[in-house]
Amino acid sequence: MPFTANRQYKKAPRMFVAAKDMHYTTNDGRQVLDGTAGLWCVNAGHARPRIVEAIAKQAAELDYAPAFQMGHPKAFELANRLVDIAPEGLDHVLFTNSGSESVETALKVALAYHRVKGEGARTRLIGRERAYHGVNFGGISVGGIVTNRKMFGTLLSGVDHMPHTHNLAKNAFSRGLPEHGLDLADELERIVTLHDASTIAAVIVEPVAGSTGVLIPPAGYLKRLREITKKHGILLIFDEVITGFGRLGTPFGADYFDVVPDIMVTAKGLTNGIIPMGAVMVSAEIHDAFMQGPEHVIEFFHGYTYSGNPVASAAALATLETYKEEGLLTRGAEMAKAWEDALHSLKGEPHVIDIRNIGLVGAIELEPIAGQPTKRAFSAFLKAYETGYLIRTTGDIIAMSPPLIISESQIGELVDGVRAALRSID
Ligand code: PXG
Repeated sequence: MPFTANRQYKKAPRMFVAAKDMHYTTNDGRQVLDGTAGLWCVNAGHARPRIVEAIAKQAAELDYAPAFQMGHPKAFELANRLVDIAPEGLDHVLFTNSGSESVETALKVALAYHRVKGEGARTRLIGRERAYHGVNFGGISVGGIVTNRKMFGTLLSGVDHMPHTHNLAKNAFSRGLPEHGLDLADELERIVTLHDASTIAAVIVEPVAGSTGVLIPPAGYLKRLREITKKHGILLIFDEVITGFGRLGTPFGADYFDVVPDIMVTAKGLTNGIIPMGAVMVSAEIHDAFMQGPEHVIEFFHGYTYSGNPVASAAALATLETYKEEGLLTRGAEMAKAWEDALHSLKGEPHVIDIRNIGLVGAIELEPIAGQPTKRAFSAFLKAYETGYLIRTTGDIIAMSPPLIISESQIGELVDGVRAALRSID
């Protein structure tokens, strides 16, 4: 099983058999409140009728169309709808089937872009410690999670990492953006000085690092990265697989931080998690750079059998409609204060050493059990599940990112569920 403690799981399997709106149903008939939007993807809640119907209709009408040298209208329509909601300037789209594929696609676009521009020496990629960019080779190379990297050889060459921004000593219990750590953005200048800008293709960051425990950037940090990358002709890639589609209370993280990257990586919330799909958005400047040479020749040698798959496109279009109809891409902003207050009410509960929040995402960091890292948070996860709450843990951090349709009373319920779990574990 993917990223699962297989032996532990098989001794006591946890299975969902149905889901509706904010709840899962387990195989033993219990209701579980979804505190994580599945895996950060079911932003509109479960089994939304418009999306379910669109999928059934599309499968009957046009099940599949070849993705290479052929097209179908819904992929173009979806690209246009995405451009409508994306930050100004990101106006071309490449479709993929996951966040990991979106990351690989974005890194390849960045390298190829510099080459078609005559700057083929720009081959270095800069990531960050504690970053998650999926599990393929490019993604784990620019990613910064040791367990995801150490088994897999030498990875991509020519990759460097900026330091992560997590600082419990200075920023514990911050509400929203932490105050300390803006200077960490200047580490990028140090890397540029080491290698020279003429060798660097791109910098990739998650606006808020999700997977490694909701690491929120210090105030001003992303703006500083934008200034430095622009100054040196380095492309800035935002991996918005988690922050995209309303998670922070704005359509994208780029909107929240008022920083427009050159390339934006998405997946997850694009189809509400129902059908695998990702999208990479690029500027016209990048797109146009490829549109040269003889017209019968393929401009960019990349793509997947299922790029822009008709059923996935229909699911995504219906998802975007649902977001629009219900104002979900900005609902997180309305709920953020209630979410923040509820989460921070856990201060003082057993084991809690930090609480952090932004939009409709939050994390509770626990003191690890000495010599047994991850065990305490995992016990909290199991306890919460048994008592009707789905949370996620990473290391000894509990992460929560509920569907954006969550009500204020459900926020209270979820946080009280976590409180009870914390009080009941060692
Ligand atoms: N980039 C980011 C920022 C992600 O969070 C990926 C890329 C890869 O997406 P795919 O679709 O290939 O899984 C992700 C995925 C968790 C968790 O609970 C996070 C992810 C996936 C599963 C679990 O932290 N993020």
